[in-house]
Amino acid sequence: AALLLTACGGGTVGGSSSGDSGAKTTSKKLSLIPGVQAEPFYISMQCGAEAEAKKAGYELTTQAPQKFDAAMQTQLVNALGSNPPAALLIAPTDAQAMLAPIQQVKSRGAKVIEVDTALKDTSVAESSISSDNAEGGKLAAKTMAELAAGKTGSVLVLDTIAGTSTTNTRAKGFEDELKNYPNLKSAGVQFTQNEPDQAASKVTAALASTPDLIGIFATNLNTGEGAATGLRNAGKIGAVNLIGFDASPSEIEGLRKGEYQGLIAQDPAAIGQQGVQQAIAALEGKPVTRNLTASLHSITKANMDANAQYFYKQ
Ligand code: T6T
Repeated sequence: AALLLTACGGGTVGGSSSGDSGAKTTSKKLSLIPGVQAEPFYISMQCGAEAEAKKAGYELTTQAPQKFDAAMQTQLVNALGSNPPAALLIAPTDAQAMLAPIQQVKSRGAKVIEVDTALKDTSVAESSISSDNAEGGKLAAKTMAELAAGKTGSVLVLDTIAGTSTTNTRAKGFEDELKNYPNLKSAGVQFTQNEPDQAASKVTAALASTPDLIGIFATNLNTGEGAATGLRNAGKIGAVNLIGFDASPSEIEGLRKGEYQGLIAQDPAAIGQQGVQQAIAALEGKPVTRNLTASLHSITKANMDANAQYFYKQ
């Protein structure tokens, strides 16, 4: 994987692409492996993690897979080699497929901290830091119901990939909450493989098959961006309410333009910062918190200027 340029500290962050941590002592070395490269949520997380590592005198190296893909991410985990960093901060791209590679790094002595997504097996990580994703889905459904204002219609959920702990939980939280609004009927959950093109074509198909479609919940950044494209192509912007997750520059621009009616923003910088804090606590024998929850923020066009601190970096 290429070295990553970040928008936060300036300069190049990264290490040897072979992943071997060399002859130097590994005790102050942390490795961050996000879900995917060049993506505002994980860039913001990396910025938070880097700032915290620097403050504490630790060295953080980030390498991210080209796609949100377990096989690609496994290669990066395996490349940490037989002498891994003191701690691995990772957003597992698959709750089960990433278990074996992560367990191997742990068996070679690294402390494991989950940031954002998590493994199904809760015995591996020392600490997991994420948003309350069920609550995020619920919040999105409440916003959807407010927007519908009693109007009857169908609502589609766009999830990413089966096995992504975060977005799968958001979809379920949304569907559960939707049951409280008899005027809103579920049009089901569709998977987009985290590809904007697939999200756009699912929207095109849903508009054709579900004439009473009045809302779409897109469970993350890429699905939201693709859903907006699908609505734009069909001339349905504003006619179908779109609630997205995350707050990338393009989503924020879309909210301003009226393509989205709401966004649920996470605080990825805080997830990165707390991930580093927990890693260091584990390494220094201080108390570690097993589960930490980062905040969520419901952003609309009306309140967006007051919430600018939650917009992601790119
Ligand atoms: O929504 C975030 C993250 O929380 C999720 O696990 C994967 O997708 C994002 O990175 C947004 O692209």
